[in-house]
Amino acid sequence: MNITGAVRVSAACFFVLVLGLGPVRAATFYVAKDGRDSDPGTEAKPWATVRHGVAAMAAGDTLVIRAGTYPESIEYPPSGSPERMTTIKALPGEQVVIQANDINHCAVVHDRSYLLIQGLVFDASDLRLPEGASGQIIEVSGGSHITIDGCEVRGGHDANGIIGGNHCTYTNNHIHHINVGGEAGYYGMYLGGHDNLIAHNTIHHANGWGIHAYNTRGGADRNTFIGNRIYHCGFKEKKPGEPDGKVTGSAGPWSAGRFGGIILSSGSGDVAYNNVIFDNDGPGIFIGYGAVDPQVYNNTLYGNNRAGNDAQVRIGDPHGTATNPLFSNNIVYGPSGKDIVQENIKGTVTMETNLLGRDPRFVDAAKGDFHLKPYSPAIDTGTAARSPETDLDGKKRPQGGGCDIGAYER
Ligand SMILES: [Ca+2]
Repeated sequence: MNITGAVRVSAACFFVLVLGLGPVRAATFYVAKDGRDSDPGTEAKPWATVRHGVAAMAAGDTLVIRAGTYPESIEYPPSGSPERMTTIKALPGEQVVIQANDINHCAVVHDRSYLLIQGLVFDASDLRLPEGASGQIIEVSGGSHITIDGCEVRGGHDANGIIGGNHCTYTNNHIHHINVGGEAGYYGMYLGGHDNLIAHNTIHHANGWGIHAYNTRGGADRNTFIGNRIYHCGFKEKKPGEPDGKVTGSAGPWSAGRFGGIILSSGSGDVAYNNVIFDNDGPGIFIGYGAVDPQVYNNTLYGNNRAGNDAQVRIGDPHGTATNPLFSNNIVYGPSGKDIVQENIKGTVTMETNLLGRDPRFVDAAKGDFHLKPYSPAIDTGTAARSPETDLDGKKRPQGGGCDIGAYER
């Protein structure tokens, strides 16, 4: 054997060795409306149902779903690993609607970890639960490291939008019209776990809280809320004779402004910044029910407390303490005239450089544009010590002569 041949043999042995001992290569499968579950699930010969596809997945596999409406749900996909998440996603550019209509969820992930769900529409408009039952459109429980990104979650009666998880990432989702017309408050997102990141979601028309970080047992710790846009939550559907968007208190104890934008509670170290929260019926931000060391800064709040029975911001309440709350660099403005209520607070309250009760000169509040116009009193008047590195648009702070108050920098 000459030297070249020896090198070839060694290379071949090395190749076989790597293939033989290396990790099993994760597969990518496809589902399409014109597929068949008896086919191999390849791009050329896709499966027909999401149910079949999910059941066939192994850890770390990817399932790509092609355009169409699928009257079924995503059930118990296998866990992935830190190196390779199990992935279920729409083919980019195609609209995939998961439309469960006979069970109490569109997706359920119990005791699973390292899973990515991306780009799907979860439509629970036809979800109807038995009398007295409740559900979740996307239910994450007992698991961790789940990412739900770029999904739309809508509809549903007596069901929350997304619930659960620890160390989960919920980003760029559009969650809306949750329990419209229902008789109790259901939430856009209901987080009872810890170390979750909730960023750049748009949440509106949930008839309970937009985001509800709460756990009766405590431990809703270190959740971080960045750059979310939350509006028209906590409302009761308009009935004949009622003023638009208002609740009368006649429909039950949940009404009359009990729910609003975000509640941070029953945990320590929760953080919220760069959020824009407006036109919710109850408080835009509620810090209480045993919250410890919560930090709320550089948010823009406008026109919350629409029901007029509370305040735009509530820190502490008769039923639960807020310990060492920090509330800085926030804009709070609107017609209710009740900006901040503090009650039952332990430790030290840190409140610096908020803009309260002064017109912040928004570009167009009526159209939901809360960027600052020139000469806004929020410009360059924040404290740099509390400012995030970037604003809601990703613009670096500070610009001009200093850090601005609120979610936007100029
Ligand atoms: Ca500035």
